[in-house]
Amino acid sequence: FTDVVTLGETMGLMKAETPGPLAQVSSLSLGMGGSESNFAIALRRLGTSVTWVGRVGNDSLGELVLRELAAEGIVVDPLRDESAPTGLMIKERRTMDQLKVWYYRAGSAGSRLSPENIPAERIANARLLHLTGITPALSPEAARAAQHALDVAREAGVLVSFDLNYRAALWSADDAADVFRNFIAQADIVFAGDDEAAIAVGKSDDSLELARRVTALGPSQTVIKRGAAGCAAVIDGVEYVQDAVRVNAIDTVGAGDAFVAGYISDLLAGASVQERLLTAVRTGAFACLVPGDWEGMPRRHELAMLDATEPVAR
Ligand code: KDG
Repeated sequence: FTDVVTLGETMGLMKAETPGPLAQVSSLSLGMGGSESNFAIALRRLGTSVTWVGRVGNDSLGELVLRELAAEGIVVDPLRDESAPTGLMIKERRTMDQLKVWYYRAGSAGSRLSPENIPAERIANARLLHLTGITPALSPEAARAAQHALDVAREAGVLVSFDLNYRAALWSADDAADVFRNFIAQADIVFAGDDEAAIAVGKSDDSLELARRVTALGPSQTVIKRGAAGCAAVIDGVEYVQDAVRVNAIDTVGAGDAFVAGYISDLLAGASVQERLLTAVRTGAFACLVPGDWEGMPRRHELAMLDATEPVAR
């Protein structure tokens, strides 16, 4: 058993190495990515044990996903789908600093995750279950799978964290709103960007106000992720604001997952709220420094590198 269980879809990921429209880019590099597995990798590198649950196709991309996760020390329940392919996403670098993500995932193996795939015993023996708002957007069946995992966790008294992770390409904000409120109400810890929180609780220019409104739905810990502006949180009734670490971001995809992993790893290690938020922004900053969704996730001893004044350590 592991401290954390997470579930979701991980896809093959092709990214353009050079800027320009995809139609003009002749080479792409191949890797993989998925919000929950990005989170799992960051968590594991920070020292927390984690299981990832998801379906992949019986194809080479599925093999790539399972191999990378195993190589990172993540416990994987391999669910190979014989009749659907592993999903795929392509990252177009339209300009040096503008990324566009294209999904090829409708009907994919990952989107067919079902309640029968949920490892109840593993969840019941974990300390925390982590879900994102991507899974319920994938298919009605995946939504039921996420809800089933949540039921198992709550029944067993396992903490539940939920990251809204709104993906406009998968569903409308109107469709997402009720689902978000429903999951928020059943979670202990909620993460959202300002715009994502607004989908669930209405717009506000004040992140702390958004955190208060989310908290009013039930969770005892709400963290609003604000990218380069840091974060705002309401934790056990106390309000916090934390600045981000300044970095020259190369690729911000995966930074939110990294942030969440930093917070959760420290929470489970018994760290104070200030420490959790600091680790969260540092882990998020690291993810921005490398062109990949998860490759730049830091190990715990590397976190202090962001404070280093010398460019070379010997
Ligand atoms: O949070 C990063 C993820 O968005 C990315 O790795 C791919 O899971 C993904 C998605 O659905 O966008």
